[in-house]
Amino acid sequence: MLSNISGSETARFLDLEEKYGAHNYHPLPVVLDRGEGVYVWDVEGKRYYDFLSGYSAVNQGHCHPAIIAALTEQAQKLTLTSRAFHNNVLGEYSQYITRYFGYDKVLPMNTGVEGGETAIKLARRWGYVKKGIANNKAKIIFAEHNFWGRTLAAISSSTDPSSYEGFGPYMPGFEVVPYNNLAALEKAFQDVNVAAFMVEPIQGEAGVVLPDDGYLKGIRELCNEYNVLFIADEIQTGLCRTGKTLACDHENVRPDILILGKALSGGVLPVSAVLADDDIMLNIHPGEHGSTYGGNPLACKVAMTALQVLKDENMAQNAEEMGNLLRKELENLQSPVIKSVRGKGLLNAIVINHPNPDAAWVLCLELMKNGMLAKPTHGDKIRFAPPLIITEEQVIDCVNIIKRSLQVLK
Ligand code: PXG
Repeated sequence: MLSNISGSETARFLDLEEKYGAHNYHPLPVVLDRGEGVYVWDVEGKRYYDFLSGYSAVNQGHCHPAIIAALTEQAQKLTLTSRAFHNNVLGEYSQYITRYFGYDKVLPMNTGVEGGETAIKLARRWGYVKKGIANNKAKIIFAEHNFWGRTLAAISSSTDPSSYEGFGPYMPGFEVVPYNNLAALEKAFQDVNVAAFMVEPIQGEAGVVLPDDGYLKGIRELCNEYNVLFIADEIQTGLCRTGKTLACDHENVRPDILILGKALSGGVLPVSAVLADDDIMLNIHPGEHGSTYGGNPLACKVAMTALQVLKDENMAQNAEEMGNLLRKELENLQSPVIKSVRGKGLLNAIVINHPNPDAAWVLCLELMKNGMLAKPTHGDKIRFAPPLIITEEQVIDCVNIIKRSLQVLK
């Protein structure tokens, strides 16, 4: 009886979205109304492990108490000034985040895609002012299968037709090379108009695609040799997700421009940041770039706390250890349905091997039934990326849920 009433609650929310919302997503049929740590609860009171973490925005866990405390305290004092006036948090935040990552300056934005747009504007401007590229000739190189958002510039670099098709015309001055291919990159760098190469250290949306060891170092060396800026999109890979503060840290590589987003607020509000040294950042002057909400005191306070929590709770180390455990346990299942397990830290994916093209979706529905939320990507891949605070016991519990759920594909 109870589950009937509750079931109709879920249906009511699904109907409302279907009727009044644009149909630009295809979510699992679960309606969430609460989150805490690694768990979320649906409107019927059922608890799930969150194995998506808001696409790595909730690295610190849902409603982390320190982050929520910072949010509520600041929200009662001052939330937005615009950049027409100063606020008393932006300076402190700028000092904090630049010291944290070791750059001269930060440019605060909101969503990840705005961070990407900002990085490209910085690179183009640097190309004209510092590298001496002729006006309007600057080129930015991207990697095949990149994903950095949904703006017209972002889809102009996309190689995924579902992202770009039917939205042209596209941004000029972009070129795509194969990912994980230094020879192709070097060839592209022969053009003196190249200002920057923008790349995810591990490709998230492409299905957690890891490059060979040495790729990031190789990019760094080529960028030095050809005087091209290395832009690292660490929006999904950064902030301890892969077992280090930044994924670039795995190869001790320092990008010229670093883009952060998602977990920079611990999933509380859209906060992104672009970090670079003065030689790059100071080519943009007052009035040439910005955003109403960028650098607002609420975001700055939340971001400082979200970054501090990552350090205080050793989340990089836990991501590394729990990621190793998760992949080992998944391999040990020796399931014929799992073609491969891959990832770094707690950014992981399994590739499904099954004649049914909807097998990954079917498995995700079964996982949901059994108390775990994960989402398929590109048909046959499922990402496993829980909050970084997950414990050993919880990882084992989740592997058991996965094991049980795999029966549905027998
Ligand atoms: N860079 C990377 C590597 C990303 O994964 C972005 C940039 C853009 O961030 P914003 O905050 O603008 O979405 C992402 C976003 C979606 C979706 O629903 C986005 C991401 C992952 C999955 C779904 O558009 N990543």
